[in-house]
Amino acid sequence: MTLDTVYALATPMGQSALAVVRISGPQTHGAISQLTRREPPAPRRAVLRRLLEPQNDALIDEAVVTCFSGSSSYTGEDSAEISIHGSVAVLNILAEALEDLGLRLAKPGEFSRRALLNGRLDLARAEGVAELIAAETEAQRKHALSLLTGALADKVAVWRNELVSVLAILESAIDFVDEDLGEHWIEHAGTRADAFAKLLSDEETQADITEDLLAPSRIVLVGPPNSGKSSLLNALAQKDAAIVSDIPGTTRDVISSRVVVDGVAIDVVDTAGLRETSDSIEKIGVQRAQAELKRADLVIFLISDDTFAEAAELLKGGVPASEVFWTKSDTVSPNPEQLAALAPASVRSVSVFDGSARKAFREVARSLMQKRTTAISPIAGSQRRKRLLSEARELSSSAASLIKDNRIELAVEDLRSAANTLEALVGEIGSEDVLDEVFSRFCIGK
Ligand SMILES: Nc1nc2c(ncn2[C@@H]2O[C@H](COP(=O)(O)OP(=O)(O)OP(=O)(O)O)[C@@H](O)[C@H]2O)c(=O)[nH]1
Ligand SMILES: [Mg+2]
Repeated sequence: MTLDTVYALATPMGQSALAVVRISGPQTHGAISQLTRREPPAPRRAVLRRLLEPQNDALIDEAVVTCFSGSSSYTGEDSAEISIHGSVAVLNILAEALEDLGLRLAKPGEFSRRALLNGRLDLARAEGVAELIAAETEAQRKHALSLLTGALADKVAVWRNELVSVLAILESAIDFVDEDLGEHWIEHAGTRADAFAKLLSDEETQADITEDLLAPSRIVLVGPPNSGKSSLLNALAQKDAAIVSDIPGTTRDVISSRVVVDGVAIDVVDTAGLRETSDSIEKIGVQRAQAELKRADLVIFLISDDTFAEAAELLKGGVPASEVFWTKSDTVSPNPEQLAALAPASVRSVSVFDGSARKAFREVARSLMQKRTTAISPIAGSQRRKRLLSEARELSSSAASLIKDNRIELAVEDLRSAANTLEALVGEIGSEDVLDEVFSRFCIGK
């Protein structure tokens, strides 16, 4: 039973056309009637009301108020949403008024935590809510939605059924253990337990691949000074993220910009032009560029006619160049000798002035993404889920070896623990630690 009634701003703080303040808990409807000096509106009906300060009758603002009863609210408690003008001053007065009425500010994720405690959400769906709010890309949105709509719960149900039927075979085989029939069934159960452990192990691999897909990949731009790295970054980011000039050695810091290709986030990283230099600041820049080469998922080496000699030196020195962009192609294209010197790298001629640079970048990014599979595992994105899956896999494979050794009772125990562990993936309740881990990722107001 939760007794506190809590409130929180559900929209970002600051100036905006509208802001939404959310209230949940037993005193919600009382607070609404005190604020409006009227009966609360019927549930799920948005009505315009004047909000008045509790101490005097001063007007706070006019607002659209919607009440929800515990039976049909997100949290499973009486709750309300107040849509008010998005003004910092108005929001501050409303917060003071709600505090005066005995409400307290909600903790991060507290609304969802209450929904979980009231059986409105399971843990996996709660995680989906947090991930959906945080999603910046199409891949992240799809992954969060699959959690939110119960993809993990469906998977766990299938896994659980398989474990239950292996358990049933083992338990009845125990009764016939001295007969041939028992041996045959035990062997069959052993094979299935083995296959099940393999299935969970495949899911772990899939989860790792999905995490790669969800995390932005890093494409690093390198090359000699003046080869057009910062110009390319700006063209891709569609803003002046980095200073561009015809003075070699302009960029010293590592500058990155998030670019989305086909719904997948990519961090494009501009670096200092690589060269020997006596300038101590530029030297640090070159070291940072070299460190970026090590972190890159893919490196694009930039080269232009006016920087060809320096670039050839760098390539001799072993700078990676699986992808080469010949820049400033609106002025000079590579000649056959230059192309021969760059072989076997595939060279794309690009210019930031005619859209070819963006097009070439998208092609390269797509080929990088194709190397990653598109199947999304609902396990990905949470240490908690990965830990439980790996525990269940270990228990299943230990059960399989125990069956081979004919230690059936111990195998049964392991399989039961595996089933419980898998159920905890979507668990309707969890220990306080687990709940803290899940809800620490939420923002206030959700
Ligand atoms: N014509 C033409 N000029 C370009 C193009 N891309 C870059 N430039 C010019 O090349 C010069 C160097 O460009 P930057 O983007 O600053 O080069 P950088 O590789 O970042 O140079 P550093 O930061 O010094 O390493 C500038 O004068 C740009 O305007 C292009 O596609 N076409
Ligand atoms: Mg630059």
